[in-house]
Amino acid sequence: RLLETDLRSALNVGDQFLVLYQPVFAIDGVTIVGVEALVRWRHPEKGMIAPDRFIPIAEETGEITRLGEIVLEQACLAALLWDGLVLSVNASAIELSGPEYASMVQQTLKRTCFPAERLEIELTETALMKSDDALMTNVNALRAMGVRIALDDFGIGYSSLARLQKLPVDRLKIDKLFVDDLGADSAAEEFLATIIKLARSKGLSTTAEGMERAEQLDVLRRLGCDCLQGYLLGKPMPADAIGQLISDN
Ligand code: G
Ligand code: G
Ligand code: MN
Ligand code: NA
Repeated sequence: RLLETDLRSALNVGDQFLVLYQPVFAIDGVTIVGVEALVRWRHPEKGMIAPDRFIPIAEETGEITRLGEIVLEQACLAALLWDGLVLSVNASAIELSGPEYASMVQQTLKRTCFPAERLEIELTETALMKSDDALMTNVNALRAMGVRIALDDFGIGYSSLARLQKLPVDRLKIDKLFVDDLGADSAAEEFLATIIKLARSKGLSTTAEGMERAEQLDVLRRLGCDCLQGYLLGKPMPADAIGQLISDN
């Protein structure tokens, strides 16, 4: 496979990977409280390639470990300048199942002087449900270091509410799917109200993803959601652009 060969050589150098940052807002919809790092591959001939196209390949070949380290290092160095903001970085189940993941994170934090308390690792619900031993060991080690864990794409996986109580996570990122119908559909609102109430009773923070319309914000505020993310407030953007946005905020 062509892309596979290209990916291998790109990972040897590392400079073809561009990390974009999407702002995460407090419920006021104004204050930036964090950023989510989202990788792109700047292919020399094919142009910009989305993660959905190369992350699965990197997972199959085991190169996701190297990619994860490249993204984390780049993101920590950039976010060092963004005082106090939380940096969220996505990780796949395959990365978290690697026995060295937590120590890779620890070393990267040390090398970049980025504080563990400002880092959040996003893991999908389905990944955490596998409760693979190595994955759980990594999750616990990360939390012991002060790194927070967010459950990404929450609501579309298999977790029962009972099961959720036992998961070692700090935040639920409510999937766009459940945010889409807000304002139009009262069933959507009821579902969200239940999730947010449960999260609160367990001391978990909540972030609503994929907010695209102002009327969704009104509902989310009323339901007591903590943070907001979506095109309405800010799209993923390069480091210099988000840096400007943060200093103007
Ligand atoms: O930014 P975009 O919507 O194209 O991201 C698509 C998917 O790729 C999302 O599910 C996101 O979590 C994932 N993704 C983006 N960056 C990374 C990364 O650095 N590592 C991993 N494992 N997944 C990522
Ligand atoms: O799976 P994960 O939540 O990591 O994916 C995040 C992806 O969602 C990013 O690639 C980002 O580009 C995309 N995204 C963020 N906000 C919005 C939004 O408001 N609308 C849409 N369609 N996509 C969004
Ligand atoms: Mn994410
Ligand atoms: Na998500």
